[in-house]
Amino acid sequence: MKIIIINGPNLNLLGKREPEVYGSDTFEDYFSKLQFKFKEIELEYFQSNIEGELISKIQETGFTYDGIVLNAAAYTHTSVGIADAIKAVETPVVEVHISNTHKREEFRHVSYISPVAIGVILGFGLKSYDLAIESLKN
Ligand code: CA2
Repeated sequence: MKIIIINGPNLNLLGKREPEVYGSDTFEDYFSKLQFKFKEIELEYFQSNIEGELISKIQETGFTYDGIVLNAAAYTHTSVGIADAIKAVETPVVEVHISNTHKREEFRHVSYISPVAIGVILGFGLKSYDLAIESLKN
């Protein structure tokens, strides 16, 4: 089984800025733990701050991988392009957020990704990614 985690803008700052909101682990450290936990899954990780690169990665992996775990970060709330890419591919996409976006500012309550994702997991910190992988496994 092959799953890719795709992270959007600013998530490269995890563990380095705003630990009170996003925790103090870097994503690279957390990713190593996921690889250790899900040894039977071929896990890949991609992060970009650029919307078009996220779209290209969804297109590249969206016909051959078994699952995409996507945290589109701020693009969640704005990107028709990412939503269209998800609609165009065959691989199921699970939308993930570290924080509970519904407890935050109103503009974060809107997601262009949710209507095209197979499911949404949010608010469990980095564990949200773990839960998303579990959901794709089953
Ligand atoms: O909670 C999430 O996972 C978000 O997708 C994170 C995005 C935010 O725009 C979404 O509304 C919810 C922000 C990612 C920024 O990540 C940072 C990490 C550390 C320091 C600063 C930003």
